[in-house]
Amino acid sequence: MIKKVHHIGIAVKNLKESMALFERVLGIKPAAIEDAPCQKVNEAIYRVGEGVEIDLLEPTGPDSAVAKFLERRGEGLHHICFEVDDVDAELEAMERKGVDLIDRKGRDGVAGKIAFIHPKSVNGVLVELVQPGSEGE
Ligand code: CMX
Repeated sequence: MIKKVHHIGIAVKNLKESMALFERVLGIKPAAIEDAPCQKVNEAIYRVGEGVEIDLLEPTGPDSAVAKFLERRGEGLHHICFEVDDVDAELEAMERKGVDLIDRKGRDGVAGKIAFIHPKSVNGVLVELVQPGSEGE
């Protein structure tokens, strides 16, 4: 079951420049800056209000999914991540409904066990599921 929005990912070309922009325009600073080699991105993580994060995502190389996204679509909303109790159970239930899954099983991510659902199954929005505190196999 989906419990809440965990984070919203925004693709940016240059993390430093975008952090300066977010501070100038919105007056917010990141709570953390992290490398996520498993996703080939550097992230600036903002905690705004209760619980929901906004992650700015800068690709670390041309083979990053975010680099491909920037090339094709430019900067902007990249994905919405929902927190769930059990990633694998959600994937099984979605597969039964004919949803186009990018991952058939949860895998390791920065925040826990993660999986992606293809944007063509969700009105053009890339959806990530996360099960915090749990690691993928
Ligand atoms: N949101 C919406 N649509 C997207 C998208 C996104 N983030 N990324 C790609 N697309 C669209 C493309 O625009 C394209 O649409 P059209 O065919 O209508 O033009 C289609 O999906 C295929 O795009 P592509 O460039 O050929 O890309 P691929 O099929 O190679 O890959 C995707 C697309 C979503 C399967 C791939 O990006 C992926 O596996 N993403 C999951 C992993 C990821 O994005 N990690 C990033 C960091 C996450 C984090 O740190 O939390």
